[in-house]
Amino acid sequence: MKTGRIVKLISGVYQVDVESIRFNTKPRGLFRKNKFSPIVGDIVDFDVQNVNEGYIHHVHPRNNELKRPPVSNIDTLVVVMSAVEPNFSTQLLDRFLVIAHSYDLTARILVTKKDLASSKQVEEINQLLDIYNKIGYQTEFVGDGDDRKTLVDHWPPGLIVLSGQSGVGKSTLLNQYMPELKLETNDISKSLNRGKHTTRHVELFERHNGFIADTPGFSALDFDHIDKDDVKHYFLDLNYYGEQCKFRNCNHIKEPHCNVKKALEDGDIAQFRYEHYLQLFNEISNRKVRY
Ligand SMILES: Nc1nc2c(ncn2[C@@H]2O[C@H](COP(=O)(O)OP(=O)(O)O)[C@@H](O)[C@H]2O)c(=O)[nH]1
Ligand SMILES: [Mg+2]
Ligand SMILES: [Zn+2]
Repeated sequence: MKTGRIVKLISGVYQVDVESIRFNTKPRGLFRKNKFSPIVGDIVDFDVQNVNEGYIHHVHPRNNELKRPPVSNIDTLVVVMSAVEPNFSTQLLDRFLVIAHSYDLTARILVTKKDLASSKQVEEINQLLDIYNKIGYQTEFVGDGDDRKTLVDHWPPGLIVLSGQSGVGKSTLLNQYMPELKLETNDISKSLNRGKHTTRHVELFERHNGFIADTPGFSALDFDHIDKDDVKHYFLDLNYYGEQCKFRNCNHIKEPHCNVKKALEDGDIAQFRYEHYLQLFNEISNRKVRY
């Protein structure tokens, strides 16, 4: 018996890596009976006949699980945003962070295309990144000349997943990290012809201290699984100051003795963060129940 990590799924075959050796495996029938499917990222125990024939008989409990695309046991989610083309947006960034925290993921922030931004834009983005630093996020800001291999090598061990709008430089980063990958970048036809080329499944690539993966499809931000009363917990600054609110379930809207409101007045929480919270809270409160 061996234990390894599922790195890829193609037509029912799960590819499992054990110390850089790849095995082709299939789940045993009992999974089908229980309507349970292993997913990429899972740590599995499997019996091996040879490298092309193995049977998964146990999936280790997942630390976390992203639904779309399915991938589990993510150690760090990197939210990638570009400075320009498309423009840096804290609104979008906050939405990515909310999704990340709703799945119990640790997130960090990478901004690209510094070389294309004006010095004024660079300054503005640096100021915004300072705010995210204070909230507790690791942030990085890179441009064309910067070595992304070193960048990735300094990221924490384990499984790193890249997320972010299309065009922000995720494939570029993976290509610089692993030139042998030769992923397509800036493929305009891809965005015009959605679904045709976009892989729905994630593939994990080995790196020196873990794995790295892109998440096609994660840019379709989906808040269906989030309860309106939980949104406040996914804004880490609101969550922190909210612990001192008078009411335990304070949503920081009209409740008296709200410490989040006080932190806002004192400038300890950025106004835009609170506004993004309100927007999301209202969107989720007004959403229609779908069956
Ligand atoms: N000038 C500049 N261009 C970049 C940078 N990062 C990515 N790009 C370009 O942005 C475009 C989109 O990048 P791509 O990696 O395909 O984005 P993805 O959709 O997130 O995978 C490509 O033309 C890249 O060459 C950067 O730091 N500076
Ligand atoms: Mg790409
Ligand atoms: Zn409050």
